[in-house]
Order: sequence, then structure tokens, then C-alpha cells
Amino acid sequence: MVNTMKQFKDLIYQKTGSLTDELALVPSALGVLPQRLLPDRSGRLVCGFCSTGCSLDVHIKDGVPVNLTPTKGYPVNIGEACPKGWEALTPLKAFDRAVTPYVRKGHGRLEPAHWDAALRIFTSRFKDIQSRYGNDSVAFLSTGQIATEEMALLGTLAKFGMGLVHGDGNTRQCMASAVVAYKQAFGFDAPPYTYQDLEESDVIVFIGANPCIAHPIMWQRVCRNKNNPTIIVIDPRTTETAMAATRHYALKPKSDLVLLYGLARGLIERGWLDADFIAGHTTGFKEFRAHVKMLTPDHISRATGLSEAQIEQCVALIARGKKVSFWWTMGVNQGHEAVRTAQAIINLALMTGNIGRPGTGANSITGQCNAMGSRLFSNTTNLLGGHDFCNAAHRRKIAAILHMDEARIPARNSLPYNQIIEEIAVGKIKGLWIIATNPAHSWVGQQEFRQILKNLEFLVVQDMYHTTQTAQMADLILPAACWGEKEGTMINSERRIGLLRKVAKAPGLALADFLIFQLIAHYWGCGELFKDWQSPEAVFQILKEISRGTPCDFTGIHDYAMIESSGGIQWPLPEGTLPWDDQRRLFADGQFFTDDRKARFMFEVPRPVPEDVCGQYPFVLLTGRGTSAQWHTQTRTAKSPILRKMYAREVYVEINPEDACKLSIRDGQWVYVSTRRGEIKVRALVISSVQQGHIFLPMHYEVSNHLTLPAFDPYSYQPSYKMAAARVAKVPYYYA
Ligand SMILES: Nc1nc2c(c(=O)[nH]1)N[C@H]1C(S)=C(S)[C@@H](COP(=O)(O)OP(=O)(O)OC[C@H]3O[C@@H](n4cnc5c(=O)[nH]c(N)nc54)[C@H](O)[C@@H]3O)O[C@H]1N2
Ligand SMILES: Nc1nc2c(c(=O)[nH]1)N[C@H]1C(S)=C(S)[C@@H](COP(=O)(O)OP(=O)(O)OC[C@H]3O[C@@H](n4cnc5c(=O)[nH]c(N)nc54)[C@H](O)[C@@H]3O)O[C@H]1N2
Ligand code: SF4
Ligand SMILES: [Mo]
Repeated sequence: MVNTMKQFKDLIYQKTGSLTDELALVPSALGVLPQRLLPDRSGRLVCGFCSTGCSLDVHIKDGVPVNLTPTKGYPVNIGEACPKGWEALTPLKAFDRAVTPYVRKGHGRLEPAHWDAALRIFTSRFKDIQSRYGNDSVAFLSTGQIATEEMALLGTLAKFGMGLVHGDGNTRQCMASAVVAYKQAFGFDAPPYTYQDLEESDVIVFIGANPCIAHPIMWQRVCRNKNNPTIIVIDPRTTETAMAATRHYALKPKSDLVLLYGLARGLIERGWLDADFIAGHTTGFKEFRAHVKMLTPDHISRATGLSEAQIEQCVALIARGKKVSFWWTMGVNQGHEAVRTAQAIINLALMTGNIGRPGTGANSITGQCNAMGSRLFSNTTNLLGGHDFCNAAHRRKIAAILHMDEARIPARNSLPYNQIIEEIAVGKIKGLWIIATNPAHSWVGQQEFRQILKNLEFLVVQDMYHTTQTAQMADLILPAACWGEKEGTMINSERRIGLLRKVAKAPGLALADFLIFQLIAHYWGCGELFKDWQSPEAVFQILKEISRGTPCDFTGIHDYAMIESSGGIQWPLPEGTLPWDDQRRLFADGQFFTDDRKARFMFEVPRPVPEDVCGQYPFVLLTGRGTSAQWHTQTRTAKSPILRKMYAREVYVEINPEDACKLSIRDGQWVYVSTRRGEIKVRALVISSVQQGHIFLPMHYEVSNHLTLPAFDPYSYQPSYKMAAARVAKVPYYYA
């Protein structure tokens, strides 16, 4: 155990092999340490917001980052960045950075503490809970927003070191449906595309995706397409992307599955299929054909709210395309039948042979900067590297690579996020460790969730700020360094591994998540297990080995320097190969990752929505991204005065002018929005981008999830954030 500051410093020295910059910031009374200044030159790193994965050049003067410019010539962003990227340095300097650990004291207040005390409390409280209720009584919730090496260390420490079984990530809120859809259809979680496809398609179909706002630089790639592509947008709202489209199909919310089956039916009826591809590279088409035949055009039209002529037109546009790409995001993934909807998109690509060729693909766009790293290496829903906890051979393989006893690897899967919450509600899980996510704002059905968190005996939150809604509920806050203050790699939507560089010093006693996990391993008494995990780059080498022979094999990447000099490298890149092209896609050979190497048609009868509109709650409540300047729960973007000028400070609800008129609601007026979960007071934004009978709430304001419905896809357990039944009423002027 560590007793003095000197021992603490020695420990960090021992763990990192160097005196880190953070060490320069420990209290001066404990001895002056040499400050390693940052190089007086620019540092290149991928952006820490969205999954586009743009590269940014940070300019450093006197060891301090002063500004940044988007990297010219990087194969992702080609010299561009969106407002968040340009403002990426500002959140680092915010007043509310956690600069020291905080411990909740007997009187209920959070008070600053030293690391040694914090780590002792972390260890003793969690161990005590485990000794009383068993190992399963402690769980963790992680993120898609820290480096892959950090996620791998966290997942391995928690499960193989601390003996936890249950750990999930905010990626459950985001892309679990796409993951399950790909695994079942392709045999591996493998988004097949490269961004170049956006420039090469002649027909581009966006389903439940608003890239103009959510992935602005991907949208720039669409704008560079020289084929004058037909752009189809399938979204109940007339979004910025829909406005720029050739055709917008404003379907009824959550009728996508019927629409997509209807499109398949239309293509089959007219024989607009790639019969050779279907015969040579897929299974299940005959059954799928029989399934979609059962739907009549009249039923499809009524269910989707689109006319038969509109559906026929959409079928013809897809059939006419030679290089059709299908892209989906949260309008699909966050639904009650999301997995099957995603697979209905995959089916369209398969039956028309639009996969494996330039400009094609069934392409799920991810959300967070390192969602793809989390999907492969967070050790939550699958064993490191896309392996399976329930497969003995996989456990043996991973144990051998890690030089760990196989018995340390749990032989069962973690509970998904929503069931972890249920276990807290019934008192089975008593300790929770939350890292780089803010569920007290972002998780579905907030009122109930916050109540449930109070059941915990011990809640640890590891965040860069001490002010987040979740941190404020914690018993212990661990202060984390953030993007720009640490090293590692991240994987973007097109499977490109990009580099994070340290360009700034973390404030106060904040430490890189990597270092925090190393220290916890030491204090927990399992540091020995991680003796080879000395630095992010050492972990990268371990992960490389784990990837060997798998679909995501990247053993061909020597080291970080190779990633830096190549402008990011897409997986796979097996040893002995070179990154022959900086835009590579999967399945060019028609070989998938299933046992028979064929892709599977997956389908099911559409189901009714879990909560439909009714007399009392007549509006469909939609939620999603508001502006390109706002990021999720706004812990970071709200810190930039520039970004703040680009969005409404007060929470607002979008409502159609006809509905507003009927309810005598004027633009800008206060209104109550309520669902069966609660009521909030917001400003009305009267706008025709929402259909009559629908309202839209941006997710960036704390109150949004007070209203959302905790309903989940039965295969992915992803929350259905995008539909609830709601009521709107004007606030009487004397309360406004
Ligand atoms: N500026 C900004 N960019 C971001 C983020 C951010 O917070 N801010 N977050 C990042 C993350 S983590 C993610 S996951 C992505 C999300 O990126 P997107 O999924 O593109 O964004 P959303 O606004 O959540 O949802 C997309 C669209 O789904 C539509 N939709 C709702 N219900 C349905 C339906 O039933 N069917 C169909 N077809 N469409 C429907 C909504 O109207 C919305 O326009 O954005 C990433 N980029
Ligand atoms: N109603 C509604 N709700 C939604 C959605 C929706 O469409 N509608 N979308 C869902 C989706 S797709 C997503 S992805 C989630 C996102 O939900 P969250 O993950 O809760 O949102 P963030 O604000 O990104 O939270 C990230 C947290 O990590 C902290 N952080 C940043 N960098 C670091 C770091 O390097 N280390 C540490 N330790 N902490 C760090 C930030 O300060 C912040 O508190 O929201 C979901 N919620
Ligand atoms: S598009 Fe995404 S990755 Fe690119 S600068 Fe904006 S937030 Fe960063
Ligand atoms: Mo997300």
C-alpha cells in the first residue's frame, strides 16, 4: 500500500517509466519535480467528438496549445472541421474541471481528497460490497469516448482483475442494434464501408440519419460526389439533410421496417435483383421473399403514411442506381425493432448486390469518436477483440495472450445496461463505477433512473468535470485528463485507427484514465496481472496480438509512428500487408464472416410500437441532435462561448404550425410537454420541419430524458429514445 506522496510518485514512475507531466502538479510541499514541457511544435491528433474521426493539428507555443487547424491531406476530413472540432481545445480550460478527487463526507458534501485516499476508498468500499454480496454486486458503465487502450485496460482490470462480471457502455444507447444486426447477418460486427463510398455512389440513401448536423464532415464528402447522386432521406422530420436531398420520404415514426420490406417487395416484383450475388453469397433469400410478399401495397402505404406512388418511386430510384449506398444512424438503432430494421437495410443491399463495390454498402454510421474501439475492445458485451465470453476456446486464447489464468475470465456475458439498472433497482447491484459518460442526463426515463441510482451503496464517477449531473450524485469522483491530454488510439466509423497525442497538460491532479486504471490495479492488489500494460502503446501491441487471425486483424500496423505517417489505418491489415490504399472496404470478394462465408437474410414480422399516441397523449415525441455545435449532455460544448452562440440557450420543442395554431401556441411561448413519465416546461419553436402530430426535443437539455420511454429492442437492448406519446399544452401567461 502507498503511504506517502513519495511512494505515490515512485509508483507512477514505476507504472509509466517516466515522470509524467501530471507529477509536476502534485503539491509542492512534497518535493519539486522536473517539469517536462511539451514540445514547441504542432501535435496531430484525431478529434474527440464524433465518429467521423477528423484529424486536427494543434499548434503549441511555449509548451501550451494555442489553437488548431484541421489537418490538410488527412484521408477523412481533407482539411475541414466542423464547429466542435475548431473549438476542441476550449473545454479543456473550463472552470469546472475536476482537478482533484472528491469524496462525499458524512455531512453529504463532496470534498477534495488526495489520490491515495481516493484510491483506498475505491478499493475498500468495492471490496467490502463484494465480500458481503458477491462479486456480481459491483458493476461498471463505460463509454465510446476514451482511447481503445484505456477501454481495454478498464474492461480487463474490472473483469479479470477485480472479478466483476457486469459492465456495459453508453455504446448500448447508441449502436448496439447495428452491432447485433451485423453479427447476425455478416458473422462479425463489421461496418463494410469507407468514406470514399459517399463520393462514389450514384444513389445515396440515408435512413434515420441527419449527417448535416451529426456528421458534418461526412456530409462534406457527399457534397464532393461528382456523380450528381440521387440523395434519398427517410426521416419523419424535414431535417437539414432532408432539405438537401433529392427525395425526402417523411414516413410515420417507427414504420421503417414495413417501408423497407415494402421496398424489398417492390424490387422483387419487378425482378430488379442481383440474382448471381444472391445465389453465390447469401442464404435465406427464398424465405425472405415469401415473407415480404405477404405485405400488400395498401398495407405498406397505410402503415408508413407514404403513398403507393411514393414507394414505387423510391423502389425505382434504388433499382436505377449502379452504385447504391445505404446509411443509417439513430433513427434506426434507437427503436423497438431496431435490429430487424437495420437488417432490412442490409437485405436491400444484399439483394441488389450493392455491397463490396465502390459506392455501395449497408453502412451503419457510429456516433462517438471511439464507439468502434469500444465495440471491439471494451471487454463489455464481447470478450476482447470480438471474441465470445461463452466460448471456452476463445477464453483460452485470450488468457494465453495475456499470460493470465483462464479461470479469471468470466464464462458468461455481462447483463446489458438496462438490466444492470434493474439489478440496482432490486438491490442486487450495490456498487457502480461510471467512466466518461453522463447517464443522469442521457439515459432513458430519467426520473426513474435517478431514483434507482440512490439505491447504490457506493457510486464512483470518473470524469473530466466534477459538475456533471452524474458526478454530482457520486460518492467518489476521480478526476480524469481528457482528449488532448493523453495518448492512445481511436477507431472511426469507417474502421480507421487514428492517433491521439498529448498536446496539453491535464490540470491539477487530473490523471489520464489509463493511469487511473493502472493505479487502481495496483491498489486493488492485481497490478502484477498488468505488468506488460505499461503504456498505451504497449497495450496497443497486446491488442494487435489479440486481433491476429480475426476479421479485425491489424497485426500489419507496427506502431503508433506508422499510424501517424499513414494518416490513420483501416482494419483489417494483417501482418505482411501494407496499407495499399487509404480507402478500403470489406467484402470485395463476396466472402462474409459466417461459417459458410455467406451473408444471411434476417427478418421478422413488424411489431406495434410499445407506446402509441392516444386521446390523452396525441403527439409523437421524437428526440435527437439539435445543432452541430452541441454535443450530447453538453458538459464540453457548453464551455465554448463561440459554440454557445450557435444554439438556443433555453430548451425548446419543435412543433408544427398547424398544431401550434390549434393549441393557440405562439413561437417562443412557454409550453408544457408531458408524457406518462413526467412534465417539462420548454419554449415552443413553431416550425414546419416536424409533421403535424409530431414534436421534436433535442437531447442536449437535461429535461429531455424525463419524458422518454424505457422500451428496448429485444435483441440489442438498445433504448427506444425516438418515440413516446406526448401531450403539449400552453403555459398560462401568469406562470410563464
Ligand atoms: N452535433 C452533434 N453531432 C453528433 C452528436 C451530438 O451530440 N451532436 N452525437 C454523435 C452520436 S453519439 C451519434 S449516435 C450520432 C447520431 O446521429 P443521428 O442519428 O444522425 O442523429 P439523431 O438526431 O439522433 O437522429 C437522426 C434522425 O432520426 C430521425 N428519426 C426519429 N425517429 C425515426 C424513425 O422512426 N425513422 C426514421 N427513419 N428516422 C427517425 C430523427 O428525426 C433524426 O433526424 O451523432 C453523432 N454526432
Ligand atoms: N433523448 C435522447 N437521449 C439520448 C440520445 C437521443 O438520441 N435522445 N442519444 C443517446 C446516444 S446515441 C448517446 S451516445 C448518449 C451519450 O450520452 P453520454 O455518454 O452520457 O454523453 P456525453 O455528454 O458525451 O458524456 C460523456 C461524459 O464523459 C466526460 N468525458 C469526456 N472526455 C472524457 C475522458 O477522456 N475521460 C473521462 N473519464 N471522462 C470524459 C464528459 O465530461 C461527459 O460527462 O446519449 C444517449 N441519449
Ligand atoms: S465532424 Fe466530427 S470528427 Fe470532424 S471535426 Fe466535427 S465533431 Fe470532430
Ligand atoms: Mo451515440
